[in-house]
Amino acid sequence: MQPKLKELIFASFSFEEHSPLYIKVLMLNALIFIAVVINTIFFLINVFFSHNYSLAAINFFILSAMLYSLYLLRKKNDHFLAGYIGTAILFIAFITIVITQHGEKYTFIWTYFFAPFAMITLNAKRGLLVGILFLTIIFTLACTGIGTWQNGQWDIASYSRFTLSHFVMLYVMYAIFNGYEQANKKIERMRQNEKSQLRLFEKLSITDPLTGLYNRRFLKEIFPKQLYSARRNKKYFAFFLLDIDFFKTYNDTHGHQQGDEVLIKVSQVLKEVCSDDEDYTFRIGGDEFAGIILTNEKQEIDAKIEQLHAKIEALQIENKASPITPFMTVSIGVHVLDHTEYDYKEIFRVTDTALYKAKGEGRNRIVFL
Ligand code: GH3
Ligand code: MG
Repeated sequence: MQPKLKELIFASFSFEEHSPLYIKVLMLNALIFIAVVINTIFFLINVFFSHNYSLAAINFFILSAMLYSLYLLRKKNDHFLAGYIGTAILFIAFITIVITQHGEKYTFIWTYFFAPFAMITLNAKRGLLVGILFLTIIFTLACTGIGTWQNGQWDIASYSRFTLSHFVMLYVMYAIFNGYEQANKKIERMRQNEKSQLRLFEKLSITDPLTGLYNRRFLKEIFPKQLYSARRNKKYFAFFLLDIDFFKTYNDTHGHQQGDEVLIKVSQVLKEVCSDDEDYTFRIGGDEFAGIILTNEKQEIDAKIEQLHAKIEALQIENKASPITPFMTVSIGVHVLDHTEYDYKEIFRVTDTALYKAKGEGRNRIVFL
């Protein structure tokens, strides 16, 4: 079968995922397409064989409007308008058929298609309301014909059968579509739940639980991306390692709990100073932190590192065990990229050497390499 024809008949729209909207569009497409085909056939029959020109005119009216709906659906992706127009056309057309044909030659049978069509296109509740309105008009019209339509064969028994079967049809359709919609809502809620759970897990997997900074895993992930971004946007890329001085003795003197408080306070300074969109800060080990700074101004790197160093000392966290200062201090090793190297391990190694040097030279200082 030709791909185009196959697409038209089987309504193989391409959607990213199998959503309820996808199914609605598929059904709408199929219904409109069937309406087009049937009305074309009946239009030809009514013109050339039955010579029923009033019915042919109705067929032609439905045919044109349905083609327009199909165009809206397929070319403009407007399933709302296509659905509303389709429903409105069937509403008017079926009532016109009843008025003009009086149920002759099974023409009543088409009225049964209104409820499912309206429920697919408008949703179950609105479809039900429009369906009730439609049936009220149809039943009123059909009631006026009792004893006279179809050469008197349209009697009270036929009328009762007609109305009762319509009620059953409406009820069954509503039960099916309403159930389907409720199930979809539930599935959608579950999917949203899953998504937010997944987002939470993703966040947890890259976050240090004590400080809320990113962890070492995320450093490895974001490092090459930021490096690439710096190279592409011709920005300076700085990587630093920051380690608390004499933290082990601090823990021994003040207790582990208070040690944790220090880690949190240090991390707050890191967040505060490295707060630009392209700055990232990490806790990569016990008392070891790291950061990436991307900037157009080289001085900004110096300024931020100086600030980090000074602000942490300015916290005035008493460190009785420190042989060098009365307050908690940090040593920082910094490496600003010269655009020749782009290997994480190499950059890390150079920066670590800088930190080692800062420690070796007496701590509480910054070393650029
Ligand atoms: P240096 O100046 O050479 O860095 O000396 P230091 O005592 O800080 O030595 P080092 O950085 O090797 O010590 C890290 C200490 O950090 C060891 C451990 O007691 C402490 N530590 C590691 N993780 C935690 C933590 O989660 N909480 C607390 N309170 N302490 C931690
Ligand atoms: Mg330390």
